[in-house]
Amino acid sequence: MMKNKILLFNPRSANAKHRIPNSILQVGAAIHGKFDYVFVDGNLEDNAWKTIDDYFKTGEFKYFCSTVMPGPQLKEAIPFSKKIKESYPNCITIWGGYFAANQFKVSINSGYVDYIISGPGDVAFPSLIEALEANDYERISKIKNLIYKEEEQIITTAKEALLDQNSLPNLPYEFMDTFYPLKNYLAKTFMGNKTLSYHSSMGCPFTCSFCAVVPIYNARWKGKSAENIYKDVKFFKDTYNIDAVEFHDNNFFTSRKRVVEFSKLLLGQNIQWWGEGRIDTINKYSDEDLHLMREAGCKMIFLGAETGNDEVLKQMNKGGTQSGKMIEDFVVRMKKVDIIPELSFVLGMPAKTKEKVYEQILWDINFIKKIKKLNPDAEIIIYLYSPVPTEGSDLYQQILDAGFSFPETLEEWIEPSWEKFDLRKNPLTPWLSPKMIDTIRNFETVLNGYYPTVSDFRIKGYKKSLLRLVSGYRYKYNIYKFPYEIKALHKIWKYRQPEIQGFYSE
Ligand code: B12
Ligand code: SF4
Repeated sequence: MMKNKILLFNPRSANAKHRIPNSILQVGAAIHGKFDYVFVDGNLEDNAWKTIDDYFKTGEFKYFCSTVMPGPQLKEAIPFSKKIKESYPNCITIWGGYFAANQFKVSINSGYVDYIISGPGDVAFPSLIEALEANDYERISKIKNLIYKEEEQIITTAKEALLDQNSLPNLPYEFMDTFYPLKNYLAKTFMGNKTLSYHSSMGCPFTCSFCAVVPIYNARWKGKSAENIYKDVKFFKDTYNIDAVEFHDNNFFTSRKRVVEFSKLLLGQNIQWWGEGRIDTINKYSDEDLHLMREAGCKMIFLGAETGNDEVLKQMNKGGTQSGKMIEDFVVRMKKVDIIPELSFVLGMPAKTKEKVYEQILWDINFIKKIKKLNPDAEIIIYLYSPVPTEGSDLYQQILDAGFSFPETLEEWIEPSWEKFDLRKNPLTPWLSPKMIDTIRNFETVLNGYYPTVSDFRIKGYKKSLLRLVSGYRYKYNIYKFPYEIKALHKIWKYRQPEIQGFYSE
């Protein structure tokens, strides 16, 4: 039995029914059988700090390792990492995940995060633990995907080539089940009674300048084979009787061949599924492919539409061939094959003048209405542009020139103003005025009133009719100001927009 045990922590990310914490599960797979470790899922703990502290009180634990994505997870990751260092000064803290990798300077300068795994941890994490256990500090500088501090200098080691995803060890589902019964993670969603969350690929082949995936993966992508995905899905079907899957990949549809093969394997299994993709990638699929996907259960696809304006698409470095016209044609195509396009728009991009910023917001609102006319089933997600540190890109330079800067301490990240930043609902970007944010938020409320998301499956029948009735005249006549009556109904029925805590589930 190893003395220096490892604690893998998933900070709380949502209040309602929770997803399988794939990040720590995959990190667990990398050390399974090599080191002793435990999982703590903040989502399922009433008092996660007590659970962590109880483990450390045994004197058997040395490594506190947390996955950290921006937003609510910071509220546990930051204070717990600080507290663990204060209470157990000999412990070593290791962070991974998107926040840690993108905001590595502020994280490592905090003094209570010792190491950051930037990007995949499948090799980096076990290598780091091995080196630390052997007190071999020389070896640490040779481990790829690592960030740490040495003599006041931040060391960023080389990036590792993406691994063959089929050669990775199986996820330790059964071990996780001994901490938190897996069945509790299989939620009822609009797709089915038991929904599995699955991640089948790393990275993305594109370099959109607003996207947090880019600084980490830099246009690289690798996925598991269709057979291997199917094997895992089938395991859950046979063991837990799942009937739906949410694919959490950044870009599930990158390889048409993989999607087609997977769809063929899934035919007749009665499983509905959802994934994220690009319009211009999927638009290259044939009608036959799309029909096959639908028949194999593909119910909805999340797509980064971003904007209908070709100039702004260029500013976003969207790459590929996407255009406003393509978005219009695509939603019509999706209607014919009966797959719901879930389009995300990014409003509030910087422009030369404030007037231009506002003009573009109004333009996009009209574009969204046009899309809804072409395909009323299209779901619309509205984000406000929240900068990510894509150093070296024109867009990042533009936002720095406009006076934007990130917090300089980790504690600032959990102040109420910054906490909401990456939720992309109210970023602190200097070119957006409160009036512009109100316009967007009010339009969003009216839109969600007139077209409530299908993913909140409780909003149906009279609830849906009443919502549509009270928002109809506003939607038709562009009267968005003070939509209190719609907000009140949303509040009473606890309407859940999918973009903050995922699809409504129970
Ligand atoms: C599932 C998910 C969620 C779930 C929560 C999951 C949970 N952990 O409980 C929900 C739906 C709640 C959610 C919400 C949000 N999310 Co989220 N989420 C994801 C998603 C789709 C999958 C994460 C995942 O499981 N990946 C699978 C694992 C295997 O990959 P991984 O995390 O990269 O892990 C590897 C490495 O990073 C590293 N690693 C990761 N953690 C650790 C920890 C240690 C100790 C070590 C050693 C290594 C390590 O090793 C792993 C194996 O190689 C990602 C996108 C993605 N494809 O990753 C977005 C993503 C992380 N989310 C994102 C965001 C912004 C959010 C939100 C803040 C905002 C929003 N509107 O979406 C909200 C709010 C957060 C909240 N409520 O806390 C962004 C982050 C962007 C950024 N600026 O950094 C991402 C990248 C999506 C995107 N492309 O924009 N999210
Ligand atoms: S296609 Fe999507 S995941 Fe890929 S870089 Fe662009 S926004 Fe990010």
